[in-house]
Parts: sequence; structure tokens; C-alpha cells
Amino acid sequence: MTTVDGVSLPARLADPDEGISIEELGLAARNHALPLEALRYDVTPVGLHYLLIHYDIPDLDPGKHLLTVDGRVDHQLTLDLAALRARPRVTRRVTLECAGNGRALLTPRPISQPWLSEAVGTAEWTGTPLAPLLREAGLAPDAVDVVFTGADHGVERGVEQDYRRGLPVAEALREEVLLAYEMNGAPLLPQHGAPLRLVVPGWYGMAHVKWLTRITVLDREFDGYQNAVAYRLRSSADDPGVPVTRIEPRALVQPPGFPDFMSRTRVVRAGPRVVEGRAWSGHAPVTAVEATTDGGVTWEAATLDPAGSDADARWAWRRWRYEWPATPGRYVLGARATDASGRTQPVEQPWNRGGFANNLVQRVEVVVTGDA
Ligand SMILES: Nc1nc2c(c(=O)[nH]1)N[C@H]1C(S)=C(S)[C@@H](COP(=O)(O)O)O[C@H]1N2
Ligand SMILES: [Mo]
Repeated sequence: MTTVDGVSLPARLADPDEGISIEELGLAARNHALPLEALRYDVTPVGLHYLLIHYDIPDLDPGKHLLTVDGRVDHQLTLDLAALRARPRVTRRVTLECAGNGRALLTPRPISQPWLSEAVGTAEWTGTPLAPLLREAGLAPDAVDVVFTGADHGVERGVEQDYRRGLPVAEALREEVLLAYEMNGAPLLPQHGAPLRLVVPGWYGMAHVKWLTRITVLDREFDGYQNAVAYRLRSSADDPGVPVTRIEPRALVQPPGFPDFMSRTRVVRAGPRVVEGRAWSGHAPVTAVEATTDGGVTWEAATLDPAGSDADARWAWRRWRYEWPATPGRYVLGARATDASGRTQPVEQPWNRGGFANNLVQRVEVVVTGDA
């Protein structure tokens, strides 16, 4: 392990009432969220999809890019993009969400990329399934984790590293997992992992390794930084914690009416209104969405759009709507998704040190006015 001293800020929680720092602002400016009005699209236009890039976008030539499969396999494989494109081609609609979504709303605030509630997007990913490639390489019977290496390189908490993530072999062998080279019908853009990335439907964003160069099969659990240190649910700094894996259920409201420039408070004209949004879960299909207009004191059932009959959309968000007879006053809108595993969203704040996998109900401040 190479360490670089003196360049990284230590892991820290914000002091009570400590504002967002220049470092957090720098991360937020590089890594943008989904503008919430874009919840209107079934498939997020590429430029509106959220972004999360730990280091720099690497400079890769698609014509020369190679993917190596090695480690505990019978035959090491090396494939270029043409060879990957010649393999069976699949398109899947998948919702990605950053594991740190909602972090900046927690108290105390973990200092990192300061997401509000909008680190989410849905794309149509095209590529070739990973499992047949692993089977062709011949997985050793003692295979435990499959490690995916990106071409990006940086330092995190003093540890110099390529971005690498391990995935349990059973997850890597799911038929839905893709080596993707297209997003919404066009070659991947640099910021989304061009020319090749992993897509692990149902898992938080950190598993979907971009700029993929190497797949290494291990006979033990991967103990690299992004698995052993970074993406864990810890109650305190010395708690070893548990790994962050699948996406917890969440519903977001597409903010109604029009916004105030600074506060983003919404202005809605009185009258019969339809509040709508999207809901998703990486554990099991969403079975119910409830809406609130009083910040979670009372709840009403919302109507969920029928599930995509298309199995290829099983991992995508679903639209929901709620008819709201809006009368003048101040409101706090929100929604709560429940999935078939019984998981739902809390109104009371859950907390962990990294601010991961939190799915606190959103709060959309609305003023309903009587005049046009
Ligand atoms: N190589 C590499 N892959 C990566 C990352 C990264 O920094 N480097 N960020 C991860 C994280 S934390 C997220 S949330 C998703 C974001 O994917 P997107 O930027 O295409 O939305 O990419 C993941 N894959
Ligand atoms: Mo992320």
C-alpha cells in the first residue's frame, strides 16, 4: 500500500452549525446532481444524469483500450472494444444512485461530497453480460471476490490507489450485470466511464466501476480501500462496520409549480394539482408509495404506474402520482416508498459516519397562493 502524507484531509464530521467548506463546494461543482425537474423523464438525458468521480476523468483511447480478465481463472483473457462489441449485446434500463445521496442533510454532516437528495439517474445501458465472460475464463472453485479496476488514479485519506472495487462472486455472476459501452444509445461519454464500465443493477453507484481495465478473480475477500475502508456503514470511527451494497427504497417528488431562485421554495397556484415523482429500490420491486404535504405527519396513498412488463426495466425507477387539492398556505411535500422486502423510508433521521445508504424522506417546501 502506497501512502502519501499531507495531501488528504482526514475523515471528519462537521461541527454543529459549520457551513459547507470550499473543499466540499469544489466536490459539489465537479460532481453534479440530477436537477429534480428531470424526474419527468423515464430515461434521464445523459447530461442531466448525476456524476460522481473520485479523482480525475482518465484520458483513454477507445481504439487502444484493453480489458484483462485474470487472477483465479483457468485462462487469462484480453479483449479490445471490438471483441466486446462482437459478444451478445443487451440493453437494460437501470437506476443508479450514489451511496452518499442525502449526506449533506444529516446532523452531524459527514464531510465528503455534500449531496442533497438528488444523486440519482436512470439510463439505458448497452453492453455484454459479464457472467458468460467469467465462465469462459473459467472461475476457480475457490473464487470469492471479483475485483474491478478503473484507469483513474488518486489519493484518498493518504492512500494512493487506482479506483478498485470487489464484488462477491455470486453477485458478479448475476445475469443482469453488464460490461457497458453505451448509455442511452450512444457511446459512453468520458465522465460516465468511456469506453467501458460495469453496471450492477440494484447496487449503489460505487459498485458500477467506470473506465474499466481489469477484472481480477480472488480466492479471498478484497481488502482494498473502497471496500475495506470507504464504503462501510459505521456508527463510529473505530466500528469496522458492514459493507454498503444494495440501494434502499426511496421516492422523490418532482417539485411542483415554480421555484424561488435562492431558496428553491416552490410556488404553486391553488386548485386541483397532481404531485408526481419516481420511486425505486435495489432490494425488491417497489410495492407502495405514500405522499405527505405536512412533512411526514400524515400520509395518503399515491398511485404507482404499472411495473414495466419488460424484465429489462426491473431495475429502473417507477413513476407515481398523487392528486392534491392545493389550498393557500405553506406545505412540506414528501413521499415514502415501500418495497416487496418490507423496507421503507424513515421520517426520523438514521445516521452513520459516512452518511451512506440513508433514505430519509425528502422535504419540498411549497407556498400555495390564491392569486394568478
Ligand atoms: N473508476 C471509477 N468508477 C466509479 C467511480 C470512480 O470515481 N471511479 N465513482 C463511483 C461512484 S461513487 C458512483 S456514485 C458512480 C457514478 O456513476 P456516474 O458518474 O456515471 O453517474 O460511479 C462509480 N464508479
Ligand atoms: Mo457514489
